[in-house]
Amino acid sequence: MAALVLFTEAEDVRTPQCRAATVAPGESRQRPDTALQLAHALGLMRENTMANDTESTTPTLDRISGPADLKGLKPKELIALAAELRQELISTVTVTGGHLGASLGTVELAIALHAVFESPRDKLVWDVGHQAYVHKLLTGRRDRFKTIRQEGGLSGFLSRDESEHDCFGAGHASTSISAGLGMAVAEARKPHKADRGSVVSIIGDGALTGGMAFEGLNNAGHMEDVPFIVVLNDNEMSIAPNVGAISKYLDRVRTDTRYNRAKDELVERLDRLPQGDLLVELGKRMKDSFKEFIYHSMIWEELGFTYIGPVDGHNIPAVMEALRRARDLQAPVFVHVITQKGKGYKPADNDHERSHAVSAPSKPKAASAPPTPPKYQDVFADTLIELAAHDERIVAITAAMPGGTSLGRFGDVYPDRFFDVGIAEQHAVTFAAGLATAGIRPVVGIYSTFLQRAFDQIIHDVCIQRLPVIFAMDRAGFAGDDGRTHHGVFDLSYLRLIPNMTLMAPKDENELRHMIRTAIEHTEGPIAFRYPRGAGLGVPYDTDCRVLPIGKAELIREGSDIALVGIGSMVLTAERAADALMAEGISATVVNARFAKPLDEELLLELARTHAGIVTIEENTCMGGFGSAVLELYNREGIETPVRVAAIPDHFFEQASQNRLRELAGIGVADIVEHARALARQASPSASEPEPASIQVR
Ligand SMILES: Cc1ncc(C[n+]2csc(CCOP(=O)(O)OP(=O)(O)O)c2C)c(N)n1
Repeated sequence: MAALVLFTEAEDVRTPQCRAATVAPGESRQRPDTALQLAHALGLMRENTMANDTESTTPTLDRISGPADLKGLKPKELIALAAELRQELISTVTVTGGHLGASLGTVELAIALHAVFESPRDKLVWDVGHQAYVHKLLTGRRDRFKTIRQEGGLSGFLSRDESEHDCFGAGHASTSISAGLGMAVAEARKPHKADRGSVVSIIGDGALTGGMAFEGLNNAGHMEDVPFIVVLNDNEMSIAPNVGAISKYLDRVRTDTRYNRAKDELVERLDRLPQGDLLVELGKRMKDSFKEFIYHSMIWEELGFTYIGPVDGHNIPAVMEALRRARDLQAPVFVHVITQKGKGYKPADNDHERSHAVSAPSKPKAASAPPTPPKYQDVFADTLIELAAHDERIVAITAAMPGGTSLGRFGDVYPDRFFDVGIAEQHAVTFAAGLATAGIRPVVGIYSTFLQRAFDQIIHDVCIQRLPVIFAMDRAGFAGDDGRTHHGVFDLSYLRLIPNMTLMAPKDENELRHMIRTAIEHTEGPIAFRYPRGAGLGVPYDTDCRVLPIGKAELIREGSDIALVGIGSMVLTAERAADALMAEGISATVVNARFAKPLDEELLLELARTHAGIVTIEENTCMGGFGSAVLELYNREGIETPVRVAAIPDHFFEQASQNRLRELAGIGVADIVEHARALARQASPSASEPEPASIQVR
C-alpha cells in the first residue's frame, strides 16, 4: 500500500507519515458508527482483489447524479450513502491529494443540506470550499472527482465556473456570511414569495475567527426580516487547533454537559405544559432566561440570530431536523453543528492537524538520489529562531498558519514571543504595527495570497507611519495545485506601489537567510521579502547571516550582448537561459535584482548603456511589478534600450504544477531565451529579419 504524504496549502511535507486507510477490524468495536464503513472498506478491498466482481461498492452513491436524487432516500439509505461517500473520499483523495480531513468531517452535513434544500434554487455558500468535496460529489461532479486539483481538472475549492451548485467562488476564508447575506437580501427582494430560495452559509470555527465573518454577522443579525441561515461547522480545528476567545467560548458550549442536560430537561418540561399562547410565550421566556442563567448570554442570540444547537453533525436526521426548523423560521438563524475533522479516516484520529489535507504519494526515491533541499518555509523559521536567540526584540506572528509558515517551530522554542492570531490577516498586520511602536521587531509570516487581505492595513497602519514591521511572504509565485485563489503573484505589485516600503526577494535559501537578517536590522521603516512554495535550491549556507546593502543588486555573470535581470525564483531561470544563449553565441549578463524597491538604479542604468537589450524576469503579474519598475526608471531617464518584461500575463491561472504554470505563463527558460534572441536580432538586423525598436511588455 502506498505511503501517504501529508500536505496542505499549509504543508508540503515530503516524508511518509502514515498508511492509506482502511478501517482496522478492532475499530468497529470502539466506534460502532463506523461499522457500515468497515463493510464498505472491505468491499473496497474486494474491488481491488477481485477484478471480475462487478458488484459496486457504492450502490447508493451510484444512484445519485444530482441533489434531487437525495430526496427520495430513506434515513437508512442516507446513512449508507454517508459511508459510501467516505469510502469514495478516502480512496480518491489519498491518491490525488487534497483536503481529506476537512471534507470527511462534513459528509453528513453535506448530505443533510442537499436533502433539505434544493440547490441551485436554494443557495449553499461554503466558506473556503476546501471542505466541500462531498458537495462536489453530490452535485454531478463524481465522474471528474479523480481529477481534483490537477491541471485541467476540478478545482480543490469552489468555483462558479465549475458548477451552478457553487453559487459563490471561494478559497480564502471568512467570506461566506457576507456573500450569503447578499444573496439572502436579493432573494427577499423578489416580489413573489414562491420565487424566493433559502440561503445557507456554512462556515467553520476557524473561518469564524476572521473579522469579516463578524462584519457579516453584525449586518445579518440586524436584518431581522431577511431569512438567512448560518451553519457553524464546529470541529475545534482551524488547520491547526483553533485559537482565540471565540474558540474558547465554543468549547464551553460544546462541553458543558450541565447546560445541555438542563436544556433538554427544560424543553421536555415545557413541552408537557398545557398549550396556550401565554404559556408558550412564558415558556419561551423561561427557556431564554434559563439559558442566560447558565451563560450570561448566548452570543448569537444577542447578535440577532435564533440559535439552534449544538447538533451532532454526524447524525443525519438530527442535522436535517435542525435545518428544517431553521428554514421554517424565516429569520436570521444560527445552526451550531459539531463535527469531527477526518472522521472515519484512521490516521486522522491521531493527528487532526496533519490530516486537514493529504498529499499524493510521492515516487520512491533512489538510494543514490541527493537529499531533498530544505523548504523555504523551514529555512525562514529556523533562521528566525537562530536570530531570536541573540535579539529579544524579535517576535513572530502567524494568521492561523503555524504549520504552513513553519512558524509553529518558533512558537515551540519561544512560546512567549509567538502569536497565532487566527485567520485574521488584517488584525495580524495592525497588531504588528502596534508592537513596532514600542520597539519590538514583529515578523509577520503570511502567504502572499492571504496578505492581500491586509492591503489597507499595510498602507495606513504600517507604511504611512513608517513602522518597522517585517513581512515574510510565503508561497510567492505560483502555488501549484491550490489554484487561482492561492497563487501569490501580485505582491511585488501591491507592495511596490506603497511609499516607505522596502521589498526584497532571495534567489535561493542562503540568500533568504541574509534577507531575514537584513530585515531585522532595517529599523527605518517596513520591509518585506517573498519566497516560493517548496524546497530551496540545495545551496550551501554561508556561516553568518549578513546584512545586505539596501537597494543593491548582485551581478552574477558579465556578458556583452543582452542583460537578463531576474528577481527571486527567476534568477536561476536567468542563469539557465544565459547558458543556453551562450551555446547560440549570444553573450548574456545575469543580474540578481534582490530588491524590487528600491531598485539598483545605478546598475540598471549601466546595463542599459552597455547592452543591446534588457530582459526582466519575475514570477509576478506583468502589471506594476519588477519589470514595470525598470520601465518606469528608463522612461524617467529617457533610456531607449529595448526592454522585454517576462512576467505573468494579466489573467488568473488555474491549478497545475509550479513548473508547468511557469511555462504556461511564459516565464520558463525557453521563453527567456526567445526574448533575448529577439532582442539580439533587433540589435543586429542583418543577422535575421528586423523587429520594431520599441519597448515591449509581454
Ligand atoms: C484568508 C485566508 N487565510 C488563511 C487561509 C488558509 N486556510 C484554509 S482552511 C483554513 C482553516 C479553516 O478552518 P475551519 O474554517 O474551521 O474549517 P475546517 O478545515 O476545520 O473544516 C485556513 C487557515 C485561507 N484559506 N484564507
